[in-house]
Amino acid sequence: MQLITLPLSPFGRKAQIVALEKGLDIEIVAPTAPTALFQDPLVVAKNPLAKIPTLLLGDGTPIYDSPVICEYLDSQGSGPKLLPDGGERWPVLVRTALADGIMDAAVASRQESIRPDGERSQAFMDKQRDAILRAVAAAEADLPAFANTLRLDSIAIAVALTYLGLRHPGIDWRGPAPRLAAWHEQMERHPSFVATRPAV
Ligand SMILES: N[C@@H](CCC(=O)N[C@@H](CS)C(=O)NCC(=O)O)C(=O)O
Repeated sequence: MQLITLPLSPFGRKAQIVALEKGLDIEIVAPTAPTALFQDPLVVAKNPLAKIPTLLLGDGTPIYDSPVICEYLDSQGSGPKLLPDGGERWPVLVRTALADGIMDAAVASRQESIRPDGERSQAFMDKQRDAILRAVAAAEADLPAFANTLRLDSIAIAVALTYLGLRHPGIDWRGPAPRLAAWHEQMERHPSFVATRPAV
């Protein structure tokens, strides 16, 4: 299997961590046009949305987007299920969606921030920041529900917080969420997190 991704993509890192936790050997493939994925022939051929991560199975079949990739990897690998069955499944999925939403808002705001002078919308970036801070507050309040088990929700939340620190150092999420911040530091010491930590 190949995963088309870039080290700084939080969605891609989430999938890489899931693969490591499931003992799966995946080859990481970097896009040839990292700043314009829609111009990358492989990405466009495999994913009409021209987004990363995109997983390619052995026969070239593409799997996207990252929630689907993670569920697929979870179904293939060994070890405990990262997305549990039964009644626990839905809260894990909702918390994972919360984390993915933080990533979406952080990526969108980052893209807006690097637009040329005069084209940036401060109102758009403020809206994304407010969504991020509301989501962080929800995760802080819900911490006991996910803190002690390595599953898709805890992986995604930790990855989202790391991306925030890398791309939005000006957003103080730690101040209002001190317990989440302490938990996040522990999570980043986990071997699969250390192995995938992006360098800026
Ligand atoms: N919902 C998608 C989001 C993926 C995503 O937004 N990836 C970004 C990179 S981190 C991307 O490919 N952006 C390219 C673009 O939007 O043109 C997922 O979970 O995989």
